[in-house]
Amino acid sequence: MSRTFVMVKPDGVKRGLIGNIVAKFEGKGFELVQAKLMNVDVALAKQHYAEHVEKPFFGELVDFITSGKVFAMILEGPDAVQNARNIIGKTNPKEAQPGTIRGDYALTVESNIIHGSDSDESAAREIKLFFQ
Ligand code: RTP
Ligand code: MG
Repeated sequence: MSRTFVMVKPDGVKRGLIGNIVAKFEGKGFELVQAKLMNVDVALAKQHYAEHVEKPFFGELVDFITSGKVFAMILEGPDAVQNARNIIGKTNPKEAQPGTIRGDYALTVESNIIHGSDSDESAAREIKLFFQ
């Protein structure tokens, strides 16, 4: 068993998709270990997205994730990081398969509904950042 950090971004919360998204993970067999609806301030956003600080879209990333409430989750299951990313789908919804969260609910890479940790190390770091 391992854990991953997943977060419904402000676009997903505003569109009322939390329930559908949690159902997808639980339906697949994940256990929801902790969850909360919260605001991300600029300091937390910059820490969370530190790996992208050099990217041209970094400013937009920080603006977007701080633009409304997010729903942060810790999910537990076998190979949690990889299994969760399979359910989430490709970063760009244009390339995400139908049946994945981004494939079903998103149209653009800027508003792609959900975040999922990309490694066990990222998961540990992000769980600490969001859940102390
Ligand atoms: P995430 O971190 O949100 O789970 O997404 P990811 O691993 O699939 O993608 P990542 O490379 O970590 O990028 C983080 C977020 O940045 C936005 N992005 N915009 N404009 C662009 O070309 C671009 N590329 C990435 C996306 O919202 C992505 O989720
Ligand atoms: Mg990422």
